[in-house]
Amino acid sequence: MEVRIGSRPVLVLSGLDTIRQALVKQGEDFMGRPDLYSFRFVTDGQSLSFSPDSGEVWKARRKLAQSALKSFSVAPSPNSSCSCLLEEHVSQEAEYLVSKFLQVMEQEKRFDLNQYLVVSVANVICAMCFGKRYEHDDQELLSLVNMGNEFGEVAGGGHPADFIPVLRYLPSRTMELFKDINRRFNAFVQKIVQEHYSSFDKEHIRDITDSLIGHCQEKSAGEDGHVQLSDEKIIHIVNDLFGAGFDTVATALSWSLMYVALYPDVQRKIQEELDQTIGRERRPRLSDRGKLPYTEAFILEMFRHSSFVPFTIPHSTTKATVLNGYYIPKDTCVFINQWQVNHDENLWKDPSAFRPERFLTPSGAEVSRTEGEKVLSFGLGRRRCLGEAIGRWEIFLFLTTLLQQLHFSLRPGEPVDITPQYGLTMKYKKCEAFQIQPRFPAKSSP
Ligand code: HEM
Ligand code: HJJ
Repeated sequence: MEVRIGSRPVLVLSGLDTIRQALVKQGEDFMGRPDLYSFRFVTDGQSLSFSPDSGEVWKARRKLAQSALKSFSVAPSPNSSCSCLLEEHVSQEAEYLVSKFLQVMEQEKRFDLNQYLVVSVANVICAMCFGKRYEHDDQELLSLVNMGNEFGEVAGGGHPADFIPVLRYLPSRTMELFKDINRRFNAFVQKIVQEHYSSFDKEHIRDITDSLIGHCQEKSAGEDGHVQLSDEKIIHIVNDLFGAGFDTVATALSWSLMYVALYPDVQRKIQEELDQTIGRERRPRLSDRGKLPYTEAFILEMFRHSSFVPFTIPHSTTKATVLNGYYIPKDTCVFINQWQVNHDENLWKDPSAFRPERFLTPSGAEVSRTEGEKVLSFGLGRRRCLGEAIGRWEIFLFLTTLLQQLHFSLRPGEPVDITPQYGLTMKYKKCEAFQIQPRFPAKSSP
């Protein structure tokens, strides 16, 4: 359908077939980004994900981002028993989170677990991007990672001023907050990048930031292919990787822990599967992923039911085109409604029920691939999420490590409201009713 927001016509796409037609089959036509006023404040207008560029420069940057991310996540870990750096970082942070949860539970009896979750998840992407780790009470990091809501409120489909230009000249609290978040975010990243420049050694690339700096120097040495990227456009890639890396995965885990607490039977089934397949002696590893169909089905159902990324980042048409017989002009802003696909009654039986079983084959021994592919969370086509694999691996390993050792519940009699608050990544309201018990006595260290 077309809606008019202020002076701007916006095409809203629903239905899996229509969205596949636009983003995959007519991918080139729909891969643009609209030139929204608010997006000019994200990474000084140079964001890989939010800037209007979708040409050769964007393609080259996206390739660079994918390759840098791969080198510091799923590539083999040089000096540890882990299968890759991602596994090493997540295992370490998840283990720390388990003890932190138990310690806070001892003191508080009930608490908001999301503030600890987001720091642990941020530490994983910080390790890959910056080679740094922060304590759970680090005020600088906390002030940054707790702004996801205010960022997402504007980034998830715009601000009124994006559609009604005159509003840019009127004061707006959300817009001022959005600008301020971006300023602080950029200052935080900029400082770390400066530190990296001053200790850079091309023989010893420590993290994604180093690898991007290295790429700037290679390019100056004239080794690059066809497109010339400015140093800024290369280095600024790390802003998006870092921002996307903590907000999305932390939100996914936050919903996961809420669902297991709300559905104790589901939690019990995951834990039985973990006990049978992995046992209690050793910790879960990435290589266990294919052996835990119920857990995999749970994660899919969490994505589907919460649809916590209800719309993708807005798209725009790169040229005039025709979709399902309708003429669409060039530069039309396009919203992709993932939430609708995930709750479509034509695709799902009883879509509002939380039932991981819907993804299992009748024997329960396997996840149905076709069912899984109907869930839309990472977008599709040219602009589809470039962190999808990493995001899914992280969620799997954090969740299995936590659920192997801990039991999650909500304090009886305390009302919880899981109505999502609208944004790029939707979260439920702060919930301080979480309770945690160890599932078995901690192993005493030798
Ligand atoms: C884009 C979802 C994790 C990096 C996107 C988009 C979605 C999405 C819906 C927009 C697609 C579109 O506009 O059509 C998610 C979800 C995640 C996740 C649900 C985790 C559960 C990550 C991670 C990273 C990442 C871990 C990086 C470390 C990006 C980037 C883009 C993007 C850079 C922009 C791509 C572009 O515009 O070309 N993601 N994401 N994401 N994601 Fe993710
Ligand atoms: C941020 C939270 C931020 C950026 C990027 C530059 C790139 C979930 C979907 C897409 C994820 C893709 C990206 C998200 C941007 C954040 C995030 C925050 C500042 C940022 C659809 O991530 O509080 O500040 O600056």
